[in-house]
Amino acid sequence: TARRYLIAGNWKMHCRRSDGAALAADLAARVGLTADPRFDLLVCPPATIISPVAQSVARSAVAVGGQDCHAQVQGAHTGDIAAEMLADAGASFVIVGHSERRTNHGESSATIKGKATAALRAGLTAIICVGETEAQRDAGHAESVVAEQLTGSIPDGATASNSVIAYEPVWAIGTGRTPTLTDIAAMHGMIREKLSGLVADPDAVRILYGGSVKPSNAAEILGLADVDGALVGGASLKADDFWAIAQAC
Ligand code: G2H
Repeated sequence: TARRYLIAGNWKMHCRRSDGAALAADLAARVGLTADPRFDLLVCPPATIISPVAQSVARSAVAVGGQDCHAQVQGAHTGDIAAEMLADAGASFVIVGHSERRTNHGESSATIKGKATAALRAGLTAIICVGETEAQRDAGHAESVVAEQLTGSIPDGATASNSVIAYEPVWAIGTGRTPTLTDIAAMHGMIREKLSGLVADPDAVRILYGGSVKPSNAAEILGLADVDGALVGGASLKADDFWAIAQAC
């Protein structure tokens, strides 16, 4: 199956209006109006600057996404942001279940499933993150943990066009450490198999790898079977690095 790569930048809690819009405009100029046949490019800035970033990339094929959303459409949820609000600001994707949300905000897979369901309701593509901790890997539980997260987090009605999976081993996030290529390939293969019970078109679903992806390791990671793109944190904040990663597709 020919799956187009998705290179997604997770800006986390970085950038203000001016540097965020400038970074986005730089990427938009490189991509141009027509998406590269090899990959789609996505940036996920903080919610406060989705709107100016979306304006910066408006005349390009660069897409914009949020980093989290609430399960409800609206209501008494101080500080939360509905998926519909992200769409209204110009987003077409949203990351849900990032390990920094699972850990720092105590989000369970059931919570994440609610958020992913909201994303689909709002017409956004959900990027559903899964990944084991170092202790879980050391105990030999990496695959079972990820399998449980998939079963618990993937919403009803998920398809390749409205959902993307991102595998991010927690111990590789922002640490400069990455799993071996063999370990990444094994996990992505397991995820592909597991998807057959959870989505209608498992072969078409994009499975991204995330965790210390950088220009120097992008080609070998993106070259693996069942790796259909990358979720990039630190290296997505520099246009040259992010672009170099995309060029490795
Ligand atoms: C993992 C990744 C982006 P980094 O969290 O989601 O960040 O590339 O900085 O490890």
